[in-house]
Amino acid sequence: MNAASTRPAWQALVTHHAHIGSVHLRELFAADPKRGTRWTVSAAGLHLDYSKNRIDDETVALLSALARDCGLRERIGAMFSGEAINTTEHRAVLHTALRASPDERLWVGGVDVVAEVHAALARMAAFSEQIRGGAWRGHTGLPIRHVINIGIGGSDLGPVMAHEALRHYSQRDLDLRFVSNVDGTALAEATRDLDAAQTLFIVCSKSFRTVETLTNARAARAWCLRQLSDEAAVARHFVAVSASAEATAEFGIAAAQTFPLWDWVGGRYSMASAIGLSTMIAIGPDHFRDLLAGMRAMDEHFRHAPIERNMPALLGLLAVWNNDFLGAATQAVLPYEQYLSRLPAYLQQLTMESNGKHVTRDGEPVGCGTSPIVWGEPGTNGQHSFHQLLHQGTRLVPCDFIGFGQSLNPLPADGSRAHDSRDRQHDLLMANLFAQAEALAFGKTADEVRAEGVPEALVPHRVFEGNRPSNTLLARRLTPHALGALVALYEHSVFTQGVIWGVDSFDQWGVELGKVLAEKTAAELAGADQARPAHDSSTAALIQRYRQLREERP
Ligand code: G6Q
Repeated sequence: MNAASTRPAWQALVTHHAHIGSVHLRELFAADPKRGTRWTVSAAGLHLDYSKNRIDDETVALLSALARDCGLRERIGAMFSGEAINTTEHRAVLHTALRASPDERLWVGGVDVVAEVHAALARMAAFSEQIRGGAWRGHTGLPIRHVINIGIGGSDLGPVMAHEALRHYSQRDLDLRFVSNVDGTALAEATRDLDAAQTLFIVCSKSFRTVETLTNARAARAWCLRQLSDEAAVARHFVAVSASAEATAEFGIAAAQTFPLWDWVGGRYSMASAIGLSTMIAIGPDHFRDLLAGMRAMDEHFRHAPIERNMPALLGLLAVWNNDFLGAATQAVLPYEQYLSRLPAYLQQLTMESNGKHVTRDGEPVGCGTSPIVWGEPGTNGQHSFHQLLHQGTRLVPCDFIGFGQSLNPLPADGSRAHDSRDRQHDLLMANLFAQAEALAFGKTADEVRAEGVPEALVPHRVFEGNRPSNTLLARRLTPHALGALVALYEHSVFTQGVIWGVDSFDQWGVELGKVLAEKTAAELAGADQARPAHDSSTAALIQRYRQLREERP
């Protein structure tokens, strides 16, 4: 496989960058009064304005040519049709099948995966309704009121993000909690005020071998049995989500209480699968179906729209442009929507675990920068902290602003909660979003600062050079459908970036390494043998120090 940077289209972009690299967004906007409406695209209920990127017609044409040269269209076809595009693990990549419509058929290894998905969704829906309606009774006959999802990484971040994002639609008398960290504090704090008789644990683990999750699940079972004093209680208070029914049975959760997963669903792409059981319990099956519909709408757009009008492809190509040609190492995601507070963390895993790779699918060095470092916080909070660096720091940080036309909690000026008067508080929130993106792009020149009467000594401090790229995503309101479209948009943007760089976006050997290393060291810490373990001198000394500290009196 040719490294991306050796392709003619890449080289053409290098040459093109030499011309446009020094052109300011102020000039680009002045040269084209229609720029702000021309560089936009709408799909699946989302509207993307990408005009505040340092691009012109030629940039977009060259990026599209690069995408064609790298076979983006063919790779999209290969993914949707179930080819084993995760080559290092010999797996199909079919998270799109999780939201396929029930009348579709997709055969993988002689099995219609869409039929399997819908059978699982029906089981999830029936179980969710039993929990929500109180028909499912705990061991002592009481209804479930607390649901604790135990899982980590891809078996946690999607459910956590979706629970927060869709809290507005959730059944409020059900309390959902999430335990991921193997730090015992996570489980202790999640259970400390709960009655086991009214608590359900969902143990989410695709492999059901992940040490953090199994350790927490065992501790949860012990907590449950301390209160309920009967092994039979486990059957009423534990369900599992896993691709391995054998492993869940070994743990003590029967097949009837295990919801399926398949090896063609990657952890970080699994929130639409049974890993989303907690989401469905919270918001109900109908809203969950809306979430899937939003994803499906974006899937269809990605599959069929021409590259130049394809929202995820454009977002991905712009990320490559900013990363590899403008030298931006990081990417900020700034939702101006409190409910999306966990979206940056979710996108961190999606992006960095998928494309944080140093070799191509053939095992050759990639020869260019790959995944940007993703980070972010909801606006306006970030404005009062790290936006300083965004505006005046020495590093270029492209930003994705995300906002909505309507708040889910309109607050009229008089403080009452009537829905018929203007929501000034939401106007204020969105005014901040627009102002930030505008200031980043256009900045403020020294002459403009002087014209404000600022003393000469302060002028350099008050100058904003601008020319800082951003995308703005808008939708009417944060619905399950909009969230689904947003998640699928980023999934496919990440896919596009991976295709350009030629990496396997669906393996995670770096994560696997952590699992193996921790197991070895944990065995040493648990062992009675106090001999100095076989590590480098720093690690060995730290382990010894830890052994001393853990024996000290409080
Ligand atoms: C995601 C990764 C990783 C995984 C966790 C949990 O794509 O593979 O984050 O989700 O390590 O794995 P299990 O679901 O198998 O416990």
